[in-house]
Amino acid sequence: MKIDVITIFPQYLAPLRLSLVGKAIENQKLSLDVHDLRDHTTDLHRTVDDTPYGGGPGMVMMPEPWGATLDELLNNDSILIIPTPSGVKFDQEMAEQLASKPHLVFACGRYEGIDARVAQYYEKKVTVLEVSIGDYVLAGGEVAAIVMIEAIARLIPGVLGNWDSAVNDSFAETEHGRLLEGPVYTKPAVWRGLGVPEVLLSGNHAEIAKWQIAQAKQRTAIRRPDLTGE
Ligand code: JCH
Repeated sequence: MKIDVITIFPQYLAPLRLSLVGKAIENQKLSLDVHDLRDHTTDLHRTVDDTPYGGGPGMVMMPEPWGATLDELLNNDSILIIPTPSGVKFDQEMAEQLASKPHLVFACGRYEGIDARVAQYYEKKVTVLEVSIGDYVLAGGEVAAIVMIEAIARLIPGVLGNWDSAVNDSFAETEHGRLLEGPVYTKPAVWRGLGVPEVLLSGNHAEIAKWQIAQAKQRTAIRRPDLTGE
């Protein structure tokens, strides 16, 4: 998979070179290129924003630098992803669908967002997804792009060492429905007076599986009743 990110803060994406996603890049499972939107400005001050039509607070990102950058990056196989608080919600299912695509381009806005004609224009050329990562307002699209790229990259075949940990996760679809993962434990068997649940030390794999499913159901009911169908 190839991922391009467009931003006025290229260094904001630097953490993606670390850890799991960084390894995926090293191992050529993923190629990541970050582009500075200001490289496609034409004025002395490298301006990317202007006042909003209709008035109101803040500034809006001008369409021209976006058009110049996106014209160079997009092809017929590209999916354009625009992080925005007013987008459709990103979830594990969307991550799974995007993980099999050849080319993703993330357009990270700042200020009050990007002139709406950018999405409108590129909808005629490629699939455009305006996506929110959750119901809170960030200062720009970069952190949302990092979140989505990490969620997508770990689903690319060969990126996770242990494929099981991708299918066993919280939010993965199970035969018992969508459940949060239950609690996990490692050594020592007693830590600061706290033991590990007996059943996990029993070696009885059928009992362990039953207990883990019961824990997952209980946790889901308490923390995420929306996942149970309210
Ligand atoms: C973004 C902003 C609109 C502030 C600018 C670009 C995504 N889930 C999620 N939360 N926040 C974002 C996000 C993504 C891109 C941008 N901002 C700041 C945008 C606002 O209201 C009109 C306010 C926020």
